[in-house]
Amino acid sequence: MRQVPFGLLAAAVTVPLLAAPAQAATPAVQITKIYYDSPGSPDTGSNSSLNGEYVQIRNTTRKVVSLKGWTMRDKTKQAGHVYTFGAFTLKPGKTVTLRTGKGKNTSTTLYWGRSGNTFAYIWNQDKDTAYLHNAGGKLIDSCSYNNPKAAYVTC
Ligand SMILES: [Ca+2]
Repeated sequence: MRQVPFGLLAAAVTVPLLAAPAQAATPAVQITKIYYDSPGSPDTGSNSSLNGEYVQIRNTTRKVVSLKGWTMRDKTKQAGHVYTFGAFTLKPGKTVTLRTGKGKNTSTTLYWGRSGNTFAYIWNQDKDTAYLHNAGGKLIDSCSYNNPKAAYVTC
């Protein structure tokens, strides 16, 4: 019986790994961070605590992107857990922060407008997924986390 040299076996195993498909292209607008455990414990549901929770998205292109009609949502199907962007343009390379509570929108920070109590938070403390869709309903980017020990995730 012929012995197959170990080196040949190793090569045979390695080849399929090298042939793995290339990574998907970076989305033009990317979810870059979700701060899901608002500072302080227990979480009080106050407006400042709700605003301590946020998601950030960044325009990775060299063009201005209009976010009008785009949506941000979590994994639930609740209507209140869908944020629809109003007229807002994200300049090239810029990041916008979407905070959960109420506030006055600026060129860098938008507010979901949630209030009430501890149920007003959007992002779960342990695991969740953020989905960003454009005005046509196409999924642009998503970001999942599953880490109750951390306060935020970078995507
Ligand atoms: Ca907290």
